[in-house]
Amino acid sequence: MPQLHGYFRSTAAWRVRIALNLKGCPVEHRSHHLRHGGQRSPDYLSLNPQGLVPALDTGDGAVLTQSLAICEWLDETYPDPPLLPGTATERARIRAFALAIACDIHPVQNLKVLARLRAVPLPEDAVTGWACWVISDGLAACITHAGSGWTCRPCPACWLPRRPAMRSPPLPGPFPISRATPNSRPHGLNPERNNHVRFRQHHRSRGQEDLL
Ligand SMILES: N[C@@H](CCC(=O)N[C@@H](CS)C(=O)NCC(=O)O)C(=O)O
Repeated sequence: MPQLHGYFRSTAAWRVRIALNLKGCPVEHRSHHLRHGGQRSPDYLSLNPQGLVPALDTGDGAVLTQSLAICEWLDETYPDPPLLPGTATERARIRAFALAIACDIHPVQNLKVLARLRAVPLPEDAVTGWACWVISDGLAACITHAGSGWTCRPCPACWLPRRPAMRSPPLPGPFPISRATPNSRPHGLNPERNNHVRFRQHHRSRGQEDLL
């Protein structure tokens, strides 16, 4: 059976959990506590030299990294239901939306990126303020895209986990997801998709609050 190496609060791993669940693909979960440095253990680095989660051991000798590459592999390996429906134009927009979050917004919140800023040293409010600005600016563009009629059906897999408020102050601006509290229900651009039972099942790994 495939093994997903992740951490319940990792938004990148969360994307993959959502995709796995939408595909109905059984998987074993292996948790690496990011705050305790589990992602930098020699064992984990032998799976992903980047020291980032997620990594998917496919169970047949391959280890895949990078959440969107893993989602694409899942889509090719388990085509039904497809993650990217619609026309080529719609699919390109969905990819652009996902990449805006995964490549342009997300990276600044990585522990190792923030640790480098703190080591400069920069004061905590400068670090947090900069990260919040990158997130707010990026999410505002995503909301504008969504409001202009882009088809975003599978995008909640990237959008929903983008909730820095789970451990940082609420962002300024109209970002209901980022204001969510740990106990709130998932909601996002497409309530129908987000209420999909398979989507909700991987909202958060309940019972792991002690890892916060
Ligand atoms: N581009 C990567 C990003 C992965 C990533 O940033 N993972 C974070 C958790 S969401 C991580 O492992 N951080 C650990 C660290 O910064 O030390 C992907 O999409 O898989």
